[in-house]
Amino acid sequence: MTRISKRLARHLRHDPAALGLTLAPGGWVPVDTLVRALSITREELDEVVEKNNKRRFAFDETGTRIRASQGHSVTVDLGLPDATPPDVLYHGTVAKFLDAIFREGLRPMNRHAVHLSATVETARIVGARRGKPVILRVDAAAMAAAGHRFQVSANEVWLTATVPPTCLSPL
Ligand code: HQG
Repeated sequence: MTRISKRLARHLRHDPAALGLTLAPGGWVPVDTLVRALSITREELDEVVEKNNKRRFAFDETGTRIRASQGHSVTVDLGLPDATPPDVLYHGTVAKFLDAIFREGLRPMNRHAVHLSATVETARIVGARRGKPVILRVDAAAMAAAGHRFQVSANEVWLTATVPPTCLSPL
């Protein structure tokens, strides 16, 4: 399951071309093409989508197309509507990035958007992927008031283009 999940993440977020796939607007690919390209069954795909710990992948309403809910590096417009964030969001990172982050703000780096979490707990898990997690508090209310736009993915990751240093503080 983990192996299939990692292959899905790679192809639906970063490298669809390696499987000869192109992401349609919204990031969608046809399920039948995908299962054929990955040599997996529809049942295996269903199980990965259902059991994925972060609900990283989602079918469309017809069940004939699938996409990654967030995390893309390839250019794709997920078509998510703007949403009003909670007043405070969190970002989990590690100490070695802090100087740069407080100098230039949070940037999307290789992804499309900066990923923010509604809970400290989730931010801690995100930061811990890279070492001892450091949690930053994001003044999302101030950002929204200043015109920054936010979207929320189907798996509840908050997305925004950049976070200015003035809206960041250590937790
Ligand atoms: C850091 C996983 C220097 C940022 C997670 C992070 C998340 C800067 C790294 C999702 C910086 C980028 C995203 C700046 C940001 N200078 N470093 N100005 N601005 N950074 O992986 O947020 O498992 O692209 O702090 O759970 O760690 O893939 O972003 O450490 O939801 O589904 O640059 O990826 O989800 O790293 O993680 P990433 P992220 P999945």
